[in-house]
Amino acid sequence: MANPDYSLYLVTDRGLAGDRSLAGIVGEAVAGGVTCVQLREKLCGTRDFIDQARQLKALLQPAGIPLIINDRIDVALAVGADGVHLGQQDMAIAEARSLAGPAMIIGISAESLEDAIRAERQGADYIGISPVFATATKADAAAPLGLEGVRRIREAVKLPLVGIGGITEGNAGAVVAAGADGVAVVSAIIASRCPRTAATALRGQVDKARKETRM
Ligand code: TZP
Ligand code: MG
Repeated sequence: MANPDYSLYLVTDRGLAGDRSLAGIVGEAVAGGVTCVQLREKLCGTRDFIDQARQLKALLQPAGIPLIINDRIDVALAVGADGVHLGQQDMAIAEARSLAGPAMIIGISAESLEDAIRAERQGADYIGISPVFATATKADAAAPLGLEGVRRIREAVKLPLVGIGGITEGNAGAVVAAGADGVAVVSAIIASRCPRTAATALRGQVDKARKETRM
């Protein structure tokens, strides 16, 4: 997929979905303005992961929204997803690229400026700045990089940047003003009682900040 829009990037967490279906939440979130979706599954088996991915692909592909799979290149390839997102402890970019081919989007979580520079040099397609703020959603998240971290990475790399971690309607605009191309959220949408309204509010903040800072 050429030039994916990372403005509002939803990362899933079935643990926060309660008794609601993930596909239902994602559908609402897309109606509200989400531009990219990452399926992140830490507990389920491979078959269940693939079933979830297929369900989301059926929902997202007609809308032209990219589906990114967390960690698992095999799952991404099995369902024909648009991309894969890798952390610092996951498969190295070169190996991922040789398995996935040139068209697959490869996103990398950078926990430092050095991680971001290395990911760009090694051929990543976008960088998740992880985390920007403190978050309760990921127990093993690194130390928050803050808005200053976003600014420093923006100065050093040209790749699209997506801030993640503790992002809400109240601080999303500041992350974009600091140089991010978009924001990634888990709880601000998945745990919301109204994912559509939450997505609309976040998207509004991102678009407003972009307009104000890139004039
Ligand atoms: N990676 C870095 S922070 C994070 C992930 C998956 C969790 C972000 O969750 P939230 O609820 O948006 O703070
Ligand atoms: Mg990972």
